[in-house]
Amino acid sequence: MADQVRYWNKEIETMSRDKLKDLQVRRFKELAKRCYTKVKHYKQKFTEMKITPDDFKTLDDLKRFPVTIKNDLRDNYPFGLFAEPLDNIIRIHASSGTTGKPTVVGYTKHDIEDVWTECMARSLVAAGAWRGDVLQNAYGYGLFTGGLGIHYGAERIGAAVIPMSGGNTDRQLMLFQDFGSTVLTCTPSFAAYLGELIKQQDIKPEKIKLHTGVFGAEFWTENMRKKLEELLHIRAIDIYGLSEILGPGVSDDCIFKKGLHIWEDHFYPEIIDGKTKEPVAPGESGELVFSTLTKEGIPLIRYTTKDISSLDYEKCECGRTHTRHAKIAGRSDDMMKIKGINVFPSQIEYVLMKIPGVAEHYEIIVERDILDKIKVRVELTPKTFSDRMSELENLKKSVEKELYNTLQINVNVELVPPGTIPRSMGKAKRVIDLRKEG
Ligand code: DLL
Repeated sequence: MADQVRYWNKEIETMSRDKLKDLQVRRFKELAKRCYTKVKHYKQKFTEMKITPDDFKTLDDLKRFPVTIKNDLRDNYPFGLFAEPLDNIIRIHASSGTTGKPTVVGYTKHDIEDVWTECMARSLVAAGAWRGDVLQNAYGYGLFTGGLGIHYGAERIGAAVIPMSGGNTDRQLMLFQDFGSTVLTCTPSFAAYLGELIKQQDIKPEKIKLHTGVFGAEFWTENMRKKLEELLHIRAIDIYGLSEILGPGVSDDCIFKKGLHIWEDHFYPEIIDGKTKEPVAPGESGELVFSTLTKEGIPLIRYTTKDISSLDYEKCECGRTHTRHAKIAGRSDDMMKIKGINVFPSQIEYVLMKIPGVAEHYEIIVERDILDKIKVRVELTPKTFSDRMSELENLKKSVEKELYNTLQINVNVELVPPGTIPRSMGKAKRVIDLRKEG
């Protein structure tokens, strides 16, 4: 495992915060101008708010500028927020929303080469990948940004990329062994599934050369990280991103895993209070917001991601000066209000994954009786499943107690046999909300 700290772009990744701030100010001015002159939506917004790009002088002025939300992309479907004519767009991606039309994003050659691929290269090197690595890319290729985003970054650093895409588990396992893959990129839930299959098929650890996993596209907790590191004998790195801003590579862990470095010369981060939309105090948690400082195809000002996190501006042990955000705790729109208490699915995962005997596969069912209530169906490991009934009853009680201690609400736990919960090949669906479906 590469324990050595390496950089892809040392000058930028370690530049002083003062210089970085100057660069951000210059770039935000250009962004505001670009949006105002090239995108009707922003021209209207600026006019309504009685501001012009010249009102931006320092980063403190940022709060006077409009936020952008997902509905702005939907309302301008498909290409209304593009700042460049299609002549200059060389790639289109879209993220499938749960409702209605997807949100569509377009990239110019500069966006692909100088922004996305550059940020992905930095992310993979920060994760511990390097030339000579065999990178098995099991993120889906297609309109989803995961596959191609990782692919281009991996090629840029000189890794040998296997464009596997998701699914096809038998072949994934075969290639691990035959091609000697050293880096696995996929969702954490798919990694858990592959790890389970390796164990089930009794593939000897020496046949698998993986040293690093670069996992993202869905929330996963520190306790899930520990499980995956043990299961796959790897260092599990968190990578974050979203199509509206880029795709994968907006931020990722370095090998110290103490927060995800945001590539701040390209994305200016803020944390705002979800309700008031006002910036929170430094270090507090709230919704992550990004301004795309350098993108041409679809430049966005203060895009509110709804992802909950906080920012840490301390210089990292790895020497990078770019701010780190905490592991995403969930999305504000995934928060469940149960008997007046706010519950995030990640809190449930955090509790489950620290209990020995509980496997990586679970689902959360929210039902409405008279009041809303939560049931968690969680799989047992094969070894625990063979235990006596009385022991399983004790385990159920202790999971319920741990959940109560963390959430302060009663959760009904159902322990289910190995293999019961549907496995995920991409983003896992952890919550089944029968209140919405019923
Ligand atoms: O999921 C981009 C991506 C691909 C990121 C591969 C990392 C790896 P979307 O499909 O647009 O893009 O979904 C974006 O997924 O707003 C978060 O809610 C969630 N998400 C992405 N990465 C993480 C992560 C891709 N590391 C949405 N932790 C985001 C928690 C994540 N949530």
